[in-house]
Formats: sequence, structure tokens, C-alpha cells
Amino acid sequence: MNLTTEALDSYWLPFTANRQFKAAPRLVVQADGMYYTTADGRRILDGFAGLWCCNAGHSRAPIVAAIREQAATMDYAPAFQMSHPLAFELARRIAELAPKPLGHVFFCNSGSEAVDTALKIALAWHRVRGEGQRMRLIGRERAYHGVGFGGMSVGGIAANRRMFGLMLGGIDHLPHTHNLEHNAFSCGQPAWGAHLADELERIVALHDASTIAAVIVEPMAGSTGVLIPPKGYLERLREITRKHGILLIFDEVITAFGRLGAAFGADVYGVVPDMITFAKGVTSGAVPMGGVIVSADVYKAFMTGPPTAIELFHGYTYSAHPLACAAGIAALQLYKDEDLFARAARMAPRLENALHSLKGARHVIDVRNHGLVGAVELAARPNAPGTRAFEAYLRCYEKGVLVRQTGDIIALAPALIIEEAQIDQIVQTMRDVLATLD
Ligand code: PXG
Repeated sequence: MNLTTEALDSYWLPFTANRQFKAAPRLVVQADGMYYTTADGRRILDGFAGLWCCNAGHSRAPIVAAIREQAATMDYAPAFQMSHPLAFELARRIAELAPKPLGHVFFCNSGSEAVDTALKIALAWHRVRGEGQRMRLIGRERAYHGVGFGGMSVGGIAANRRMFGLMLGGIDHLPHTHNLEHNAFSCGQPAWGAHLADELERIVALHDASTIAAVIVEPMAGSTGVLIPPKGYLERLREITRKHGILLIFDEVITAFGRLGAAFGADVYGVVPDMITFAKGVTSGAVPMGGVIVSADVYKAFMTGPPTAIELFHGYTYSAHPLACAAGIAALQLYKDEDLFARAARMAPRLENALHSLKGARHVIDVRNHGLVGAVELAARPNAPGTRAFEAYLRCYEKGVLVRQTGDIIALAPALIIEEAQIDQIVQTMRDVLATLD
């Protein structure tokens, strides 16, 4: 299909160099399992599960059938003061999967909304308990928490912030944990860096614990280029937040639903936060959905007051949309039926070995991995940061493999159904491409 100039011009693509893209559009028109088909009929092996989301693979029959059936049965149900049974069933299934005592689910439609929802719940929770002066939110450098004003404010990627004014007030940031001097070519969690969590003590001392509502981190930072938490780091954050009565939020938009080889990053790292945000994999990317899972403690604090009073003045027209709920239930069932989280854990060493074989390849200054996530960091070209990895991304695509580029990092996050030979194909393609790059 050839797009008209008018059509190309009409669409403003997100997080994309629009003019460069429109000069040579990369269009996909069909997807199944591990593959996309491009508009010009080429098959592309998807090494990134779309954008970290299609964890069960593309266009899986049970999910397609559930969406189709729900669309024909009931398109929409009002989300406020009314609901529909699938919302409760999906919440029950998510609560069942979640690490205890997390067990109550608030639905929204994206990761960005999930993060803003979690931050609002944190502020409101302190307020309903009589600690409304706890208004500060602590994020981390290099963090990605979506693009809402809350997520952007606690986020730590400069390019995502600098155009957009002053952000929320009362925000502080932990240092990020990336350090190639100590951690280059780590397999799984790096040994060095737990002490960086102690910076939270410094921030608490500066502002006083009584002013701080919550700390939010991605247990594994994805979007910034895959930063695996150092051993002991998240445990330390948990200790410090607990000691000071500060809520700990894990933004698991990427890590939830099998990405690291278990249901949640919290399971893999053995650290239970007070809230978990999720999106993406909950429907295997098939229908937009996000949400926040909160602990019993958080939920119960709101369920006081007169029973006729609305407890939280927050929500979205499409919270728990029936199509999303149908897709979510089918996706969770598919993960279970095919034991896909365990499969991800089984395939992780294969990905680790294959990726680390790129050590010594041209331009490669680091390889890091955990679960079915991997990253290869390239030396930046002098005065042209990001261009080398972007070219690598383009050439991989030409050779039939979809990876993701961020800065000088190439990231991988394939669907959990990936086969060994497909891992090898992705890594071999990367090896071939790296050899051709200047
Ligand atoms: N939190 C985290 C941890 C994320 O990774 C969001 C929030 C926002 O989700 P929505 O659904 O509002 O986009 C994300 C999204 C990439 C990439 O290439 C990462 C995301 C989205 C698109 C691309 O790393 N993460």
C-alpha cells in the first residue's frame, strides 16, 4: 500500500523523527507470533515484542477471539458508578498473580496513566491518614515513567523534560545505577551499586521524611537503555522507605507479566513494594490497558468514611474497558496455559549467552541482560550521539530483524514465545550489522 503525501503529512508520529520517517516509512501491516509483515511484503522477526508489550506473541488466536466476541456482545460499559463482570474477573486474576499483600487493582489505559494514578493514590493515601504534608515524590535519574506531567516529573530523561516547563513541584531524584567502569558486561544483576540506594537517606535527611510521600522506580529501568538493578539495591530502597513511612512504587509497565521470567519484577528481585504499576503485557499489547495494584494497607485506608462517599476522585472513561478486560483475561489465561513466564526464565540463559558473545564485536562497550531483556551499548560517535545505534537499528530492520534503539544502546525484549533459533538469528544479525558500521 502506497500512502499519499497527504496521508503521510496528516499523521504526527510520537517519539519519531517525522521528516526522516516520512522520507522512507517503515510500515507493518500484519503480525503473527514472532513476526511482522511489512507493507512491501517482507517478514520481520520481532525482537522487541512490539514495544515491550506483545509478551504472548502477535495476534494470538485466543486473545483475538476474546476481543472479537466482547466487541459483538457489549462494546462499552460506564466506568463510574457502574461496571461489568469482566472488570472484576480481570482484577481478581491480577490480584491472584500479584505478590502479597498487593491485591487491589485500579484500571486505566496506559503506562503513563498508571504512573500518574499511582502518584495520586500515594498523595491521597497520606492525606486520608492525616499525613497530608507528605507531598514530595522521589524518582530517579534516567527513569522513564511515561509522558504525563506526574510521570515526566519523577522521570529522569532530560530530552523528555526540557521542552515542557517546570514539572511538578517538590520532586527529587535518586542517582541512576549505570556505571560501566564497575559493571560492564555483567550477566544479570551487577555486583556493584547497592550503595547508590543509600542516596535516599541523604534525600530524606534534606527534606525530612515527614514531607515525602513516595519513591517510584522501575525495578529494571527499560526505556533508558536497560539498567539492571545492582544486587541488594532494591532491598535497600525497601528498607529505607519502610523505615521512614514512605510508599515504594515499582513501575512495572515493562517488567510485569513475564518479561523477567516471573509474573512481576517484584517476584524476581524478591522485594515487595506498596504499589505496582502495569500496562503493556496485561493484554499482550492487543488493547490499550494499564493499572495500579495496591497493597491491602493502601486500599483499606480509603475504605473508611461514609460508605456513600466516593473514596477517590480519579478515573477514566475507559477504565476497565470491556475490550481491554476481555483481552486481559485471555492474555493471562494464555500466559498460564503455555507457562510463558517460566518459559521466559528458561530462555533467558540462551539470550544471555548469545548476547554476551557480542563482547569484542566492533563498537560494543557493554552487554547487559536479565530475563528476556537485553541491551548492547555502543561507543558513541564523536559529536553524533545515537547515530551509530540508530543506523544499527535501520540495518537490522533491512535484514529482517526488529530491535529498538535508544541513545547508543540497542535493546531487545522479544515475546516470551521466542525460539532458540530466533534468538540466534537476532544476535547474528546484530553481529553482521555491527561489522558494517563505521
Ligand atoms: N512506565 C514505564 C516503566 C514504561 O516503560 C511507561 C511508563 C508509559 O507507558 P505508556 O503506555 O503511556 O507509553 C512506559 C512506556 C522503549 C519504549 O522503546 C518504552 C515505553 C514506551 C515506548 C517505547 O523503550 N515505555
